Amino acid sequence: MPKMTRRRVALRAVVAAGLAVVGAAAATAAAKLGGDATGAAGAEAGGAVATGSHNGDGPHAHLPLLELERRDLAARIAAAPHGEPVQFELSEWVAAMKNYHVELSSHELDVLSRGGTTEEVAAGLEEVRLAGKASVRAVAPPLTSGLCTTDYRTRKEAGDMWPGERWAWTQAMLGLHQLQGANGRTVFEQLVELHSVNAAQAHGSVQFLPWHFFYLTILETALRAIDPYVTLPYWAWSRDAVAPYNAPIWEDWFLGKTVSGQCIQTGPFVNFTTNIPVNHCVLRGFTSGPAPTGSMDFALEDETTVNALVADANLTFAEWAGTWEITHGGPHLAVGGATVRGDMWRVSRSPNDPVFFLHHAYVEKVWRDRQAAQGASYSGTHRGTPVSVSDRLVPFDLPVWRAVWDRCVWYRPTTRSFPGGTPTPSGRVSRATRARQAVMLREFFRENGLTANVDKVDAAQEVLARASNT
Ligand SMILES: *[C@@H]1O[C@H](CO)[C@@H](O)[C@H](O)[C@H]1NC(C)=O
Ligand SMILES: *[C@@H]1O[C@H](CO)[C@@H](O)[C@H](O)[C@H]1NC(C)=O
Ligand SMILES: [Cu+2]
Repeated sequence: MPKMTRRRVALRAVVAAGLAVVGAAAATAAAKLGGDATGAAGAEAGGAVATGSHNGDGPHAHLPLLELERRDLAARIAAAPHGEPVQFELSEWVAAMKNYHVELSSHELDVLSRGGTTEEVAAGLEEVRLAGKASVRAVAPPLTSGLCTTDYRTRKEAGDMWPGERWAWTQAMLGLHQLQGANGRTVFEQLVELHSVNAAQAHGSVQFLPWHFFYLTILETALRAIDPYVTLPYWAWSRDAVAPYNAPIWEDWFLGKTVSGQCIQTGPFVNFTTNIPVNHCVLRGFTSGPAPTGSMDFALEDETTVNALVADANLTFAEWAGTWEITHGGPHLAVGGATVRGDMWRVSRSPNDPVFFLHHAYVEKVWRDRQAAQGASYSGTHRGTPVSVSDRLVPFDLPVWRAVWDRCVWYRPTTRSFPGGTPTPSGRVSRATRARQAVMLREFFRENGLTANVDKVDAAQEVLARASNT
């Protein structure tokens, strides 16, 4: 590891120790440290949590990271005998993510590359690294201050990414699926399983947001161990509300052409197959392409509606989060398909489809937008009990406020066009469509065991109808 890196790590370790001393009483203070939207922290009972929200023209208000180093893991990688595969256990990633974040040196990456099961992995990773460096470095925005400087992660709308950036992300994803983890699972499959095993804890309340926040952080950090320049793309599906089946993400060069009920047809993920919960190729329940051959049996909310939801100051955080969780079911239904019930339709396997992570990155971005607009409140109930930022997230055993600690992630607002046409008014979901879709949403949540959401569907549809002015 170069000297500069070591010094940076040491500095952060000191910061971490200092914060650890603050300890359990730190929830409120930590929430105040955690981001820039703290002014309204006291606006709602139950505490506040800030997700390091950044808006508009660039990053600001960077604060010390709590995710400081991953030295045990890095040391073990460095110590691996040449030619021996390095085993990656998901539990180690999770443990590492609790406190530590460090870029692996190129030497460590070399060793990591050897950890794959085939020669191709190593060769592929090397290629990815070079491509990523070439395309991503050049577009990194100017940095201002703070420890985030070298760890800055820009998450872009997929359509705004350079081809090389998109390609690097797909290769890092495939790389995770080539690394062997425990129990005969690949690291990618372990991540998918983490979501299904903890589905009950991860959904059905405001915990939905911090749980998936941390989940995405784990995935992104794992990807960045393969290629340190990769960040997670997001899919602003509200921009594709008019014709989501024809969205650019389904192109050959990215998530691949889709035929309803068949394996992924083209692209890096062609015939993408996983073992979760049983061996199968990832299925989607629609056919991509221009209408009418490519249609989805579920309409997505358009950007005007999502923006209005973000701007709605009348909702408590719990009401807002409930509405947003119901809304997020839309892309799960649209992509998985109510008839085919492909991977995105089933909570027990939804992260098998790479689009899951782009969808959830957008879910997180909108949460951040809401924090920026309405304050970083965190209140409501989980299974009838009031939530707090000190609640521990299962299975991460982390309090909420630490799970969403600023990891120097910045969502760059998108400027890409609306391929199917402008979002209003043709993209708006009519009240009649909503009523029809409410039936599908209730079935979706019920069949997936997320019963707490079933009763929220009607209220959410009412809020959305108001927001879209239909
Ligand atoms: C994908 O699977 C189909 C069906 O088994 C097969 O015909 C096709 O050749 C596969 N494509 C690739 C690129 O592996
Ligand atoms: C919020 O409440 C006020 C007062 O009841 C009402 O006039 C306004 O339309 C509401 N806004 C939204 C977005 O529902
Ligand atoms: Cu989920």
